[in-house]
Amino acid sequence: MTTTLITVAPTGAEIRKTDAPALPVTLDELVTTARDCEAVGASVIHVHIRDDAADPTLDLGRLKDTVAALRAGSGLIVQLSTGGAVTDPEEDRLRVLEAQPDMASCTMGTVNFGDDVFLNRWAFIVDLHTRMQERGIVPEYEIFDLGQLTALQRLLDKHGLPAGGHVHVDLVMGVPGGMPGTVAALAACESAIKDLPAGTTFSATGIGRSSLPVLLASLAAGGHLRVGMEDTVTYAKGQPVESNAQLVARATGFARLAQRPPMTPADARTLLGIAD
Ligand code: KMH
Ligand code: ZN
Repeated sequence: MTTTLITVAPTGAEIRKTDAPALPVTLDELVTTARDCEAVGASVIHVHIRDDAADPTLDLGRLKDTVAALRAGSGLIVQLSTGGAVTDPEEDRLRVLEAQPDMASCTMGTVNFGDDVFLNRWAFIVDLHTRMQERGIVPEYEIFDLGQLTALQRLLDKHGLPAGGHVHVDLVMGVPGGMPGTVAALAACESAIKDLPAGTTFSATGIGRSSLPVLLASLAAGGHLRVGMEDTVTYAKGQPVESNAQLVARATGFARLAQRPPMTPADARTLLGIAD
């Protein structure tokens, strides 16, 4: 039976703790979240961290402590965000790799991001990709729009396969300024992914109210799933998310119904080409 890789993105850089009290912002909250989400089916954690004021930070010392604590406290694959917040400078985003996570995100192009711009210059993308190759960090290529899959094809053609040799992309759908969180957009991406190296896998996440349609479309298309409070803080109309584990448990339920139960972290490591 094929299985489903479930990634939890518990915090992000945009949601404020005051708006969503269940948002994990301290290291203890993050480790507890990781453990709870692993127990209900997650195998990867996509991590943004906060400072003592609960604001987003890319402080290297904190990132190293976070990687160590998540490894000690859970079996999840630790994926650090190099996207950070839209205000983070490139050098800080590159320095994230010095925390030596199992995986790191690598966004494949610039995109309008609500009223802001999420800047990802070509030269910066190449730098991230090659530094991850050198450090043996497995990338997750973040795709906010269809053309970014063509950019990924160009990156791999010119600069080679990522560490581990496997290509995994995450479709981030429904960002105001990016592709919509629709079945049609997901189908267009799935078709473009066929032009990437054989065996390329994808997960998908829908921001806000596109969360459930994208989850169902991805499962139906043979894709994997990302859920979490980075992407949605509303469980259902008028019902705030109680915890990240609540979102993972729902994703697990749908995956089981689709006859594709959650993948264990060990199987996810094998799939993604992450050394033990
Ligand atoms: N916070 C967004 C500006 C990533 O983590 O790599 C970027 C983001 C993507 O969340
Ligand atoms: Zn992120």
